[in-house]
Amino acid sequence: MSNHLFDAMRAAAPGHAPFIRIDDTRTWTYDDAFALSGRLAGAMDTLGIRPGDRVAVQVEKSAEALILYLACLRTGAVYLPLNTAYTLAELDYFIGDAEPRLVVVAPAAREGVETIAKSHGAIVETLDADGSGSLLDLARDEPADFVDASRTADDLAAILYTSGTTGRSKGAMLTHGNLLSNALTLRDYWRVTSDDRLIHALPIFHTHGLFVATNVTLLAGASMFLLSKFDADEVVSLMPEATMLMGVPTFYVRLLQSPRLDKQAVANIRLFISGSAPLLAETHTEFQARTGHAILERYGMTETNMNTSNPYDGKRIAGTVGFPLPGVTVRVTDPATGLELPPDETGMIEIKGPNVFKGYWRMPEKTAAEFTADGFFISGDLGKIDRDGYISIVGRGKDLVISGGYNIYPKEVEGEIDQIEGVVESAVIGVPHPDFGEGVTAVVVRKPGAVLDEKTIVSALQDRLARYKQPKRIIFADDLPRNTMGKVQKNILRQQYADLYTRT
Ligand code: MLC
Ligand code: AMP
Repeated sequence: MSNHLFDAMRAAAPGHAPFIRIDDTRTWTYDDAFALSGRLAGAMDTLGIRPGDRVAVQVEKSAEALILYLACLRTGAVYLPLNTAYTLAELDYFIGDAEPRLVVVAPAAREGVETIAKSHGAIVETLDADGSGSLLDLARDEPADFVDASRTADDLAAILYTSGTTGRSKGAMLTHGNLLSNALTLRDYWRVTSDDRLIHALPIFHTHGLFVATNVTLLAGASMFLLSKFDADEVVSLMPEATMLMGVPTFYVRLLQSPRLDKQAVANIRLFISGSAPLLAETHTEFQARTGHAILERYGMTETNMNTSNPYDGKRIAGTVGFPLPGVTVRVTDPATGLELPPDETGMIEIKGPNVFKGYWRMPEKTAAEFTADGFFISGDLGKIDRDGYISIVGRGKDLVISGGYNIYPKEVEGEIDQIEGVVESAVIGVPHPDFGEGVTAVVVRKPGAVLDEKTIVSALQDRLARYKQPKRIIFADDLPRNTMGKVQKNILRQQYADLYTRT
C-alpha cells in the first residue's frame, strides 16, 4: 500500500534530526513527530474516520496542530483547516458544506461548535494551543506505528475554502499529487536542504504556512522554528540561528520598522521569501539596502499552490513575481477573446500544471467556469510577461481585497452590511494601508433619517464576520458612483479614498 504524499515525507525524513523547534527547551525530532502522527491517526481511525472523510480543524497554531495535518494524510482523510478568526456563523457554512465527520476545535470553543457540528452529523474533539485536549487524550494509548491508508496522486489531501466573488465560499480540492509535485519543485528551485532552518511565523490554515512552508521543510528533511504568530522582535532574535524566512509583505514592512534589523542580524540567513500579496518595490529596495538581501517574491493561489518564482541565482526583480516554476505553464490572454497576448501586454493570467487543483468541492459548474477549453485555470489576476520572461501582476480581474495576506471578498462584507437596519447599500473597497498593504474600507449609504454610525455597523458585524474582514474604516456617503449600466464604480471610490490610511 502506498500513501502518495506521506510516503515521500517519510522517505525524506532524517529520523533523529530536529524537525520542529518549539522553544529553547523543546525540539521534536522527525521520529517524535512521526510517532505522534501515527498515534493521532490511530485515534482518528478508532473514532471511525475513513479515507475520503473530511476532518475540519479550527485550532491555534502548535506543533500538535501541525502533526494533526500529517495524521490526516496518513488516515487518508481530507484535511480541512479553518482560520481561527472565523465566527460561529462562518463555521456553520463550512461544516454544512464540507460535511466533515470530525471537527477539531479548542476546548473553549467545544460547546458552541458542538451544536453546529451535531446538526451536520459531525463529532467534535478538542486540541488546545498547549497541545492538550480530548484528541490527544485518545491518541495517548494508540500505537505509534499506524498502517497508513493507501492514497494515490489523484486522491484528495485537503480542501481549503476560498471566498467567492459571487456569493458562497468555494472549497478548493487539492490532491496528494498537487501538493507533492509543488513542494518538490519549490524545494529544488529554492535549494532547500536538510541544513536549512526555517522561521515559521505564518498561520497554518492557509496554503503559504501549511503547504509551502511545511511540505517543503518536510521534503527537504529541514527544520523549523515554529512561532505561534508573527512578532518582528522574536523573528529578528531568531535570525542568527535560522537560514530562511517565508512571509507575507506585512512581515517585511514590520521587520523594517525594527531598529535591530541590519546586516549583522541577517548574516546567517540564506533566503527571504515573500508572497500571498504584492510586495511593494519600495519595501524590496529598502530591505535590500538595509540587509543586503534581495527578497525572493513568488506568486501562488489556494487553487494552484505556487505558480511562479523569482530565480534563486538570477536577478530578483522588485515588482515582479519571476518565472513560471518548472512544469508549470503560465500565459497571459485577452479576457475578451481568450487569445494569448504578446510580451508586455496586460491580460488574464492563466495557469496549467500538476499544481492546479482538482476543482471546487461539489461545485462542478463553478469549476468548469474557471477553466478554459484547453485546461488552463483562469486565475482572476491581471498581469503581463516581459521580453525576458519575468511576470508582473498588475491588477485583479476579481473584486478582491488582500489585507496582510488574507483575502477578503467585498461581496461578502457588503452582504452583511446591507442587512443592517438603516443601510440602503454599501461598497467595500481596498485602499493602500501602510501595514496591511490594503485596508478594508466600507462606503455606506444610509436611509434618510437613519440613526447609524460607525460603531453600530462595527458591532453588527462582530459575530458575523471574522475580524480581519471587518472594515478598518467606514465612510458615509449620500450615494455611490455608478456607470451608465448602473454598476458601482469602485475605481472612483478607490481613487477618492486612496490616502485614507496614509494621510497625516
Ligand atoms: C489581523 N488583523 C487583521 C489582519 N490580521 N486585519 C486585517 N488584515 C489582517 N491580515 C486584525 C486583528 O484581528 C486585530 O484586530 C488588528 O487587525 C491588529 O492585529 P495585529 O496584532 O496587528 O495583527 P497580527 O496578529 O500581528 O496579524 C497580522 C499578520 C497576520 C499580517 C501577521 O494577519 C498574518 O500572519 N497574515 C498572514 C496571512 C497568510 O498566511 N496568508 C497566506 C494565504 S495563502 P483588533 O482590531 O481586534 O485589534 C495565499 C496563497 C499564496 O495567499 O500565494 O501564498
Ligand atoms: P488565496 O486565494 O488566498 O490563495 O490568494 C491568492 C491571490 O493572492 C492571488 O490570486 C493573487 O491575487 C494574490 N497573490 C499571491 N501572491 C502574490 C504576489 N506575489 N503578488 C501579488 N499578488 C499575489
